[in-house]
Amino acid sequence: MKRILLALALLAVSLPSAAAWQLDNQRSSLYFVSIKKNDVAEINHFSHLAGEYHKGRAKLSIDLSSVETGIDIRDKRVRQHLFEVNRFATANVTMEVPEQRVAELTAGNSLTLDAHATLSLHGTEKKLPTTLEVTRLADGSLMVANFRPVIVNAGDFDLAQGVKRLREIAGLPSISPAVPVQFTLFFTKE
Ligand code: UQ8
Repeated sequence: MKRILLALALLAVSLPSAAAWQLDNQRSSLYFVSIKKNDVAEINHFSHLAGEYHKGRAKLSIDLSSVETGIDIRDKRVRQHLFEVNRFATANVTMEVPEQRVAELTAGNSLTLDAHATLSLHGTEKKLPTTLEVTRLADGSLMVANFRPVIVNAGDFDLAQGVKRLREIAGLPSISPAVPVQFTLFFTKE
């Protein structure tokens, strides 16, 4: 009996706790729109995203050096003068997502989630209201996308000075501080 109890105890210790959902960078995307000269809108993105979802807590980490604006010199300037990647390498988003609701999702079904996400960017933290659509796909993975636009205001994250600097360098009459963001994130479990 003692041996059986010992074996059970060892089994319990060696069993891994439920695995975390991991973000799949290859399939995921995060775009933002910059607007200059009043009406010239350009689509930019970040190519390196990481994240996980475990025990009701979701995290997204955006490598700010991976910004892609379509022009090399502009990428460098945005990294250096706006994001100051030497001081702030990543932007991080955290939010609570009820485990039960995700666990109950069957393939082909979606749930809509109203929540507040905390964005930490350039040394400043702010809660952003968001509506997410979470879909369970046929291969078992989760697709998480914004159901309504998310707007990041540069001034809220101490980025107004950086936007001004970019405007001056490029000799532009204006760059909008309000930046619409759109994302589609894929999570898989090993
Ligand atoms: C399972 C489950 C449910 C999981 C949930 C997972 C989870 C955690 C989900 C998260 C959900 C969520 C709510 C995510 C939020 C995502 C957000 C909001 C992320 C923020 C991303 C971010 C950091 C965005 C950027 C923000 C910002 C303020 C950008 C500013 C961009 C600007 C204004 C750029 C200006 C570019 C420009 C016009 C430069 C001028 C210019 C220059 C300098 C130049 O050199 C040049 O070339 C010579 C030009 O061209 C001629 C130029 O135009």
